[in-house]
Amino acid sequence: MGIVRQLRQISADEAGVDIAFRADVHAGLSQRQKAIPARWFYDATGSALFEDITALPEYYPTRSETGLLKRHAGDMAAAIGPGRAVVELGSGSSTKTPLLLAAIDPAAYVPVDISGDFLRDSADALAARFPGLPIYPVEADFTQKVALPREICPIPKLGFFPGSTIGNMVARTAIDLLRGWRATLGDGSLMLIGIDRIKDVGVLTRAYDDPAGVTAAFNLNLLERINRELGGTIPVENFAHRAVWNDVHARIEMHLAAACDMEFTVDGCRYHMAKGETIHSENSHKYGPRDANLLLCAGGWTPVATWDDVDPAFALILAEATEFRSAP
Ligand code: AVJ
Repeated sequence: MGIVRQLRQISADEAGVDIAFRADVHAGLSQRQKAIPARWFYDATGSALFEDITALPEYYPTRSETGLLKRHAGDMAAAIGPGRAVVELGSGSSTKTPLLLAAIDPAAYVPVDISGDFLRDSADALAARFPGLPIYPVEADFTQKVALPREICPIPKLGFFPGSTIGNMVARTAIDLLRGWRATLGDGSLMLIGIDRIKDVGVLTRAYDDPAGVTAAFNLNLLERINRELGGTIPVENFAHRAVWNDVHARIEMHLAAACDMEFTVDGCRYHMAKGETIHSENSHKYGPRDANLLLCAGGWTPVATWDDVDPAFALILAEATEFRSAP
């Protein structure tokens, strides 16, 4: 079967610049606490840098999750069953996907990713590895409404949302996303979701501020990307990477901190930053077991099984889109 067809659901202007990127950058730089959504990290350079992060000794989530998929593939397959269309949210380079696909005997695979080039490359690799499997890559922002390919409509779905990417969203956005995907995937669907647990602050902080500086390069690439794609004049060398634990919100925050007062333009619009001021570029929320279950339930997904790695703690949770039956 291989790749049936690639769909594109991104809107760009005449110059090919992503309209949503431009709007988010201007809105974000105009706020009192400057902030740019983390999804804009993932241009080709950023996606490659993230791959490097996943190989760092300090960055445990990828290894933990991959280990869970390897160790518990049989149990997961038994709980999920064969014949599902696997819809992967933010597939990236899809390194964990072959483990899941090999275990569960799926009917189709639908990788959804915002980075078109990465999507094509990883879909090609998977098509070679699973020659009988129909693949429908969708180039789209999975935080927006995504139209699934017609062909998979009648097939029961498994949402696959690994990497603890849900942690990038604040609770209300995460719940909106879970509810949206509950509606898109439909009654009777399942969701396998990666959740990073709350743990020792030192372990967490080192995972987001590695001594080799790869995470710093990943964070700073956001500014380079603004300069490249939006004609920005940001003096990137005057920014420093910061990763801090916010205990109230149980999250690691990444910031880009200004080392001096500065002025720059983006698209010809002038911005000022004072020394010490930051651009908040990412949240990475961590969840205890009950926090995670509550989040999923609030989003319309009932947890049915949890596979936990204990040190460093990370979980894969299988949840079901059951019809709402409980007492009000
Ligand atoms: C891909 C969103 C799961 O939050 O851990 C890694 C991204 N940022 N290092 C995370 C990330 C800095 C990552 N996710």
